[in-house]
Amino acid sequence: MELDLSCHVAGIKLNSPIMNASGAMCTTLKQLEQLDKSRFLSAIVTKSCTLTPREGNQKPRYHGTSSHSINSMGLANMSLKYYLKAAEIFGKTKPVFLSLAGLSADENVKMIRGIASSETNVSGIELNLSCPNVPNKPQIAYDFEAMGDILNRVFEVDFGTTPLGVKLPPYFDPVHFNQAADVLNNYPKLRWVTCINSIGNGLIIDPITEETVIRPKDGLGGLGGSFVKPTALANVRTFRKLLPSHVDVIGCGGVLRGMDIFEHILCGASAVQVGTYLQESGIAGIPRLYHELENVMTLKEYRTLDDFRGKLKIAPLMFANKDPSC
Ligand code: RRO
Repeated sequence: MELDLSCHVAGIKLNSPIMNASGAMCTTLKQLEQLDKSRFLSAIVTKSCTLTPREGNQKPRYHGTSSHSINSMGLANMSLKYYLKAAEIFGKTKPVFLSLAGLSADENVKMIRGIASSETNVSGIELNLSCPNVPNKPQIAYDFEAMGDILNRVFEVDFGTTPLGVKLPPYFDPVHFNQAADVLNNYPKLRWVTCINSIGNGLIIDPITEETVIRPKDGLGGLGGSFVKPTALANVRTFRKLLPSHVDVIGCGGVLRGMDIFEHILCGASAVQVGTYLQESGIAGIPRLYHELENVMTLKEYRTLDDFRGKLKIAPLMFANKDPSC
């Protein structure tokens, strides 16, 4: 049986459901060139940027292992202009999504106008509403009024047919899922949501040295990797239910194996982004994800991603359970 792992995000056809997460190996042209070369990565997402370059937080600001990571980069980036250049170069071979994280509504509006007036081939704009690491800047998408204010300003801009999506933080409470969806559903031009950004303000410590593993914010940073997967899946699944079908959900969080991709898609993801694993394994690790997904599909006799996308089943009700302790 010949498998077909193609998918669509915002109407753009992708030949694999795997792309990088913003932040992972996508800050410099050299890194972006590597992403461009990997035929198993179907699209490139650039590092969240601002109008002017930022050095970001003090180092050490990233710590990773094969299973998890913590970061407090502090929005270190090379500027919108730099990533427009990247889109010009790499947009010729694969879709490039520019991630924007202006520190104010004005800055985001200026950047979107800049993209609209550039000749560059930007396939999409991912507006990051959830950076957890800029000191004294709360994560916008945890403040639903502020999120609405920013989106009002952004969707007033005429950015033509370039699709725009948002990167959301993890939510943990059903009330918050509903409140976030109520805001997002006011914008018919919204084309996708990416769930989730890192789980903000976790703390990883080294018990041997009795130190935090990163320096900024006394060690607090965004968590990625295996322990964020259940939260990511819950967010993908819930937003898939709460948003209309023309809004794609991109899954992000805990993708370390092909089976993790399978689970994200089962929860309704159109495609997935890979952060910690890509950062730790480099692009050399990406073919394994792809082939593992192929293996899972072959075993389960699924030919296309549509065969199982969003088809998660709820555990059947257990009858005649006389044991009161379970
Ligand atoms: O740069 C960062 O510290 C950062 C960003 Br903008 C983000 O969106 N998520 C994250 O974990 N780190």
